[in-house]
Amino acid sequence: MKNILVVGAGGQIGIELIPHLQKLYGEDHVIAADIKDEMCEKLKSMAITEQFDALDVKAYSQVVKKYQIDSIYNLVALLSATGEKNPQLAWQVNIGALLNSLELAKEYSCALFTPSSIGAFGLDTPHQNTPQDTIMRPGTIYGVCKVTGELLSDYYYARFGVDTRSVRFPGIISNGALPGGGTTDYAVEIFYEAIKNKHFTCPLPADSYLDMLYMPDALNACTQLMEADPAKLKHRNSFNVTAMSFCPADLYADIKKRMPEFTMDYQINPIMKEIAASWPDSMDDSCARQEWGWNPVWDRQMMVDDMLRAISAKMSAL
Ligand code: AKB
Repeated sequence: MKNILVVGAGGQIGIELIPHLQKLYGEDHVIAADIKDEMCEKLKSMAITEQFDALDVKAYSQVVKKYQIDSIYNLVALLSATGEKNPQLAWQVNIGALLNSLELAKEYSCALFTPSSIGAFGLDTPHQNTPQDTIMRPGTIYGVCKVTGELLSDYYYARFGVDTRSVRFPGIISNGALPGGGTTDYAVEIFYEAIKNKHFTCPLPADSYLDMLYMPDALNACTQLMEADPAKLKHRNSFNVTAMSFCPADLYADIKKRMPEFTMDYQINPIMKEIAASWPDSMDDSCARQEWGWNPVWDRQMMVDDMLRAISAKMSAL
């Protein structure tokens, strides 16, 4: 059985990826790591946990050695909106963690998954049915880090044979841990606010279309790609993946249909508006479908029903 290390495990994806990996590989084979005390406290109740800074290569390598790690999921990242508040820090953290992950993957022969994002695209990219291989000139530091990450990961594969793989995640909708600092976060926050306050103030324009995925599909994307037959991968870093494309007005209408008392107004965040306008409206994910069988299950209506059910249950248990 493979030993898996998830770095940055306390975030929105990590907190759900840990139990998903445990089901596939067994609890003794999944190690959760994060830098923050409160994240590690939470993770300790779920999994074998190690606390270290992914920018500290010595501490990172000790954990890789200690557990004889075969695969690393590097989820360390400052997201798009936070990145614009401190671009230097975003570069240091996002690229620092990636470089250490690549070097350790090379030294200890690990496979490495590092998510890329729709943030890797920019204003010059075709926005409708965005192709797998296209113009990538992002306008955010987050996007610059993602394009750099894709290039570095392909370089380590071509030059050193490191088994690097990646997907370009769109917005991920989930009800485990809240996202933080992203442009697509509204699509999660709206559900909590609908249930708590029956009202949401949206930071993006009503017609701002973006690709989205529901978390169960996002988790399958990670593990399906990492288990895919390498001979079939023409691309590696990184694959377009999507399951739905909608705008705030669509999501409002969906929730309103189920909760007629729900209201929404807009207080546009100009930075988020600009970022969202530079990203695809909808992506073409046919390469992921052809090369490793990507086939998302959750559509928008199923996702809305499940989010309202799960968050209502969570709130009433408080
Ligand atoms: C963000 O909005 O920054 C992220 C992403 C799409 O990569 N959720």
